[in-house]
Amino acid sequence: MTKIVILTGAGISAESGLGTFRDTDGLWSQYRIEDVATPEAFARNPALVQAFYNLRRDTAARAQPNAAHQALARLQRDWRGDVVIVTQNVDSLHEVGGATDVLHMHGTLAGALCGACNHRWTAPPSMAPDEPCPACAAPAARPDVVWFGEMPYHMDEILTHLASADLFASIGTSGEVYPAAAFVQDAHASGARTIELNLEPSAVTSAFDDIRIGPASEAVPLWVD
Ligand code: BJW
Repeated sequence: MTKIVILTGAGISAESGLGTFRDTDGLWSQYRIEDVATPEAFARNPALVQAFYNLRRDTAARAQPNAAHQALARLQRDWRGDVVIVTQNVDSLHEVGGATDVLHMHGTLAGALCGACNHRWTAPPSMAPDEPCPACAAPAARPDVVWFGEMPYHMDEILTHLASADLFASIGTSGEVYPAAAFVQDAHASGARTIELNLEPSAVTSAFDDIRIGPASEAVPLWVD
């Protein structure tokens, strides 16, 4: 039975009202990456970093899944083989749209992580710059997301899935950030066919066998159904 591994990025949630990172009106047109998405930035200015994530947590809580999230959930439910969804997104729109067992390789806005003792818990809607850890009381709580220079989550599991994939699909991601940008090569190495669905070709588009250009809310249902 065919096994499908799907990688999603910010583009799949764009039509749900969540900004992408690198598009002209993206999240980082208002913030510099190095000011909000590195451990050094958090050490330097926790108030700015917490404010950036508090705002995104608030926006994400009010967002609804779109036709692309729903189509992938349908595919996962109806396909006779395995459908593994790996997302770089920290929102929970795949799950709200009905998907199960989503691998969040860059963490989630819903999670908090203690920088002192590594305890994890559900993030409050708004986190203070000196938010205390409920386990060790250190004022070191941070969003449980993966910043540049940190190891993405679930890597062993993801690479194992890619090694047995028959089809790899990449949806709404720019191909600028590794290791996710190299998954197409990992999938090829294991003999999978590969397809990119995006509003415009990604930085790694030449590595794919096939490409479908269009907004995710149209391109993904067309591909799935
Ligand atoms: C639409 C659409 C619509 C719009 N419909 N589409 C190898 C080479 C070079 C560098 C490195 C390398 N390996 C590691 C690095 C360093 C670094 C890196 O990649 N740097 C680059 C800048 C070069 N990587 C890391 O540090 C990573 N860690 C790591 O590598 O650890 C060591 C390791 C070694 C070996 C194996 C494994 C690990 C960690 C990266 C962490 C990234 N974190 C962020 C923040 C997460 C928290 C948060 O959300 O705030 O993750 S950065 C940001 O970028 C976020 C995203 O998940 C990620 C990817 O962005 P995405 O989703 O692609 O969004 P955009 O905005 O870039 O693109 C949007 C796309 O949507 C576009 O293509 C549009 O066309 C499309 N689109 N509207 C369809 N309607």
